[in-house]
Amino acid sequence: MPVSSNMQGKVVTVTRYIMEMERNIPDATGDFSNLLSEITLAGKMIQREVSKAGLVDVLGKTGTVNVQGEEVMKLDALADRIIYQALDHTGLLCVMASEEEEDVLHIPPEYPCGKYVLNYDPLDGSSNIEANVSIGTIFSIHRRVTPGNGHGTEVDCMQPGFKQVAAGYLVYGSSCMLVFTTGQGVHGFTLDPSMGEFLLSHEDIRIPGSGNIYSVNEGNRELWSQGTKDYVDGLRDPGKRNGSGPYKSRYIGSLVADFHRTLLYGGIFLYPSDTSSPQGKLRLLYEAAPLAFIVEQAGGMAVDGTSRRIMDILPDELHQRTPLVIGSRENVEDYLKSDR
Ligand code: P6P
Repeated sequence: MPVSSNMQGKVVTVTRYIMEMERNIPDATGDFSNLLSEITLAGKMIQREVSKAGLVDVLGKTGTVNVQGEEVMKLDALADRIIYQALDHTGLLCVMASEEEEDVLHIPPEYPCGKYVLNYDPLDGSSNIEANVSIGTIFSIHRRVTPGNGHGTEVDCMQPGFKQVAAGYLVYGSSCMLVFTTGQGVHGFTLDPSMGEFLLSHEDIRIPGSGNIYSVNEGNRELWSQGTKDYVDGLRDPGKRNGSGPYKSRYIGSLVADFHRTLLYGGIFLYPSDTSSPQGKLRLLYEAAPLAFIVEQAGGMAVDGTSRRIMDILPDELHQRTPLVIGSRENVEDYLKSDR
């Protein structure tokens, strides 16, 4: 839901928007606005690295260091370090978990621990960067569940999606966008490079009730269940949409980009289980669960390929995978009817 109508036509930064939102939360302490502000700072730093990646790659080809003598790091490892170092000193987190790190990341001993937990995928889709395809950062925030105010543990990271207090993603594409929810709707902010500020550009995003775009890697078709095969094959049937032609197929192969288009245009994204990935490919804690929170807040639906809500899955591994079927409610329900 929009924060307030008096923002119409004004330049609203993400910081101001979060402060306005927190005014609606009686016991808000400002911690969340501080947390999100640090995440946006990390996003700006990653955007800067991503935008010059092609250049660095050319320069970096002279060896393992670039012309400035800097270590040419893999971009996702660099993004991982940027996020960790942007958040580790805030005193807001008790533990972090990253797609890039096998074990949980503890807060350095010189900094205090806080009441939140951050699970994140620092740079999803990074293998696409050399083709200049949009990639992204995905994050999920929980409150700690272990007692005390010291270091958190895996238990704090491995919480079900319905306990998230916030979730979001940054998409590094033709423009850099931040999209997040705190349970009060979904809001999008676009980076104005001339100001270095994320400005409100998509307030209260609602996913269309249905859409005519489907997004799946059809190269895996022969590995799918018969129900998934029948569903996707049916979308190509010109008669499927009351004679208005087949669905459109769009697949970028970068989860954040495919999800962002689905959120704005409607339709369905699928990464179903298949015979080579029975548990699916995508990760629950820092990919499926945060996107599920966002899509549900925008009026959509996210399931694991059966009728189980992604947000209800109780994790038992930090890097647990899950099948993911996400998008407009009517499209996901249509899939569920066929995958019995
Ligand atoms: P496939 C990128 O490597 C990624 O993790 C997601 O961003 C993307 O949705 C998926 O894998 C693509 O996987 O098997 O279609 O190449």
